[in-house]
Amino acid sequence: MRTIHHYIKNKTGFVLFAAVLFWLKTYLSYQLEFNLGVQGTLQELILFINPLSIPLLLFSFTLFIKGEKKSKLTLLFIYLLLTLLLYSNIMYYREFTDFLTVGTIVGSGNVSGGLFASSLALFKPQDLLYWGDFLFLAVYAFKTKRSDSTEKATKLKPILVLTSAILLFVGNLTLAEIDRPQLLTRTFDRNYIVKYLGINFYAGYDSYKTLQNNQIKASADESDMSTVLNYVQEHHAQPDPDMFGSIAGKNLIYIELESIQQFLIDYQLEDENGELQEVMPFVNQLFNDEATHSFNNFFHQTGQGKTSDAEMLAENSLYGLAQGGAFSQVGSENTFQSASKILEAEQDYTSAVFHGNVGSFWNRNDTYQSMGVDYFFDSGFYNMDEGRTMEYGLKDKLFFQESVQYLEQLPQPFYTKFLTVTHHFPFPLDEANATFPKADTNDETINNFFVTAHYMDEAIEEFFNYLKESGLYEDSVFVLYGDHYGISDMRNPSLAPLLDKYSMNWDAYDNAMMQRVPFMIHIPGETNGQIHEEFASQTDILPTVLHLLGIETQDYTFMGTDVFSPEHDPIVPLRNGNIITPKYTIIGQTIYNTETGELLRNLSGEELKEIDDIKTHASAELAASDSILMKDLLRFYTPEVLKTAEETEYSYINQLSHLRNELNQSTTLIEQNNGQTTAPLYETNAPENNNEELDQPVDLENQMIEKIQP
Ligand code: GP9
Ligand code: MN
Repeated sequence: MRTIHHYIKNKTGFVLFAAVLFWLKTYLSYQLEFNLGVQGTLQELILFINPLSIPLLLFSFTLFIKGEKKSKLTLLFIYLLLTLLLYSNIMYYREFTDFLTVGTIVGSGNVSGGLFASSLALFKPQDLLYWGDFLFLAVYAFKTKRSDSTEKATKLKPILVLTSAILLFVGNLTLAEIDRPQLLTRTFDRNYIVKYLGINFYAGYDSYKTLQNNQIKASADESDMSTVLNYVQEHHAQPDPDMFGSIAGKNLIYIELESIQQFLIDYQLEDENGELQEVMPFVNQLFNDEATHSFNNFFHQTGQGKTSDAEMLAENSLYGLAQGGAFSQVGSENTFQSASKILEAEQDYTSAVFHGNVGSFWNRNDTYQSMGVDYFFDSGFYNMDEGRTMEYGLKDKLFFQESVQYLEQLPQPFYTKFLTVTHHFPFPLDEANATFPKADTNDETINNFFVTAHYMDEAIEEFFNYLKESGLYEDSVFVLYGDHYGISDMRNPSLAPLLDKYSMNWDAYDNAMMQRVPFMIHIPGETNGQIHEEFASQTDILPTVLHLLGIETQDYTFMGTDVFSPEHDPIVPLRNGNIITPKYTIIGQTIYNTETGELLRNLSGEELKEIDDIKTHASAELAASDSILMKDLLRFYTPEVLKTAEETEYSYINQLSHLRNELNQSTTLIEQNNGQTTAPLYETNAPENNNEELDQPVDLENQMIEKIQP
């Protein structure tokens, strides 16, 4: 004890002691307060070391301050601020299961106000621990005698401590990058940044990002919006009068098909006996059905925001950003004119998203609120017991099955979106669910790819069976689309033989063609459905669907055009700047013939001019979209219909009780079924349901209480 005392008595010792104290306190809070989803030894190690470097770095600056008293006081002040930051996050997390952002602190006073009011209810005895150390440190600092005499005033020690803090951080960052590449460029989730780089780094990073975004926003004004409006109005495509309004009043059920690419449609894989097996028989049937308008030259346009970019595209007809996830970067603050808002304002639709992963992933919780999504059923609404989930959430069969208890409570007409997740890189699946043969290549990811795709196909079939049984099917229209590629460019050469191509000849053109994803609009009762060969892409989903519902779109700032319109624009700009048209595939300076894949070398002046025009058009579109998102331009422009829409505050915390209030006076499926749940109509062959331990029905009542009082 005496030796410890001896060490901490001097300035350097005191700094180290404070850093260790804060480190342990933060680590304790990670264990007690936050659910960070740590998996495996490497993540455990990263979590353990991540709270040390930033406090050590900050405290080390106090070593450069002359005078022990001043130096210790400064340290105590920093310590207090960090404690305040940690404790506010703890309190906020207890209420919202999320971390504070600068936006939530500054932007919405009612969050901090509400939190302050409910802080007594959120208080726990262990909270004394989060403050006790500060008191101890403060008392200790001034009880001990001055020690200047024992420590030589040298610059070496401070520099040494500072350098170690920096090295420690670099080590931490390297380990994080190994386990989760592109962590900072893609910014998946606040949870991830805390898990990998610590709560202090997260706070700094969030402040920096907010500052950067605010600067761009501050420089914007209404004239920026006029430039965008000019582009959009010139680009607008009138609806086809025969199709306009043809599905008016129907429920919309979107299913985002995780990592499903067009080549999987009608694909048959040779099993080990040489027999051909259809990977997705149900989806294929839908694709080829006369009730479905399907597209086989439809491309995804996502960037680093992957699934969430696909959502941005489908929900707003806007691209994700050139770097990182748009949901994470601008989802919390921006103004959107999204499908949910438009459908509600124009035709009184209720909107809901279903997704068996945590609501914080891709910042969905916040972004959906900004986009006016009425209900969001995230993993908190599902039974997520061990064995029922994979890395990105609840397995699809269980996900759809459990979703119907909420779906049947939604007032109709509704606009719903189901985000599947099991067919996600690297496509692992437990043995009981892996009922499809693996492919036989030297790449395990590719081999498994078909197994999870087949699983998803069965899950969707089970969902459709239920919809038919319950009667919802006839009243609904289904929009299915692949979100993005599942097999990356790097792996494509290994996939080539399965597509009857040569790995050796695989080139950039082939990679571009692999960005095709399925898109289908399934309309029960329709008999004119066909496979359309028009070139189209994810920006086109929203204008197309709105026109089918009978909603005019010329006042909305959409980047895409209605696929059924005679004026539909077939130029497909990809997020990475490549462009695909029915004639040319433009990859940087290299031009291919889209039909044949031939590299075009000696282009005529006329062709060059044509290509130049395509490039100008594509970059104008990307620039318009980027400027809407980065500068938050929609705050300067509100179409007439949205002006009348009432301001709604969204929260997904008490949504079950809210749904119950709507239940009696509305057009829910339950009500149509004489107040009886339709959930027992759901049939699934999910093996998890035969495991009694796992087969716990979700206790809605309790779950609701849990949600309200975490
Ligand atoms: C997770 C799911 C998967 O919630 O969206 O994300 P992805 O990696 O495809 O963007
Ligand atoms: Mn995805």
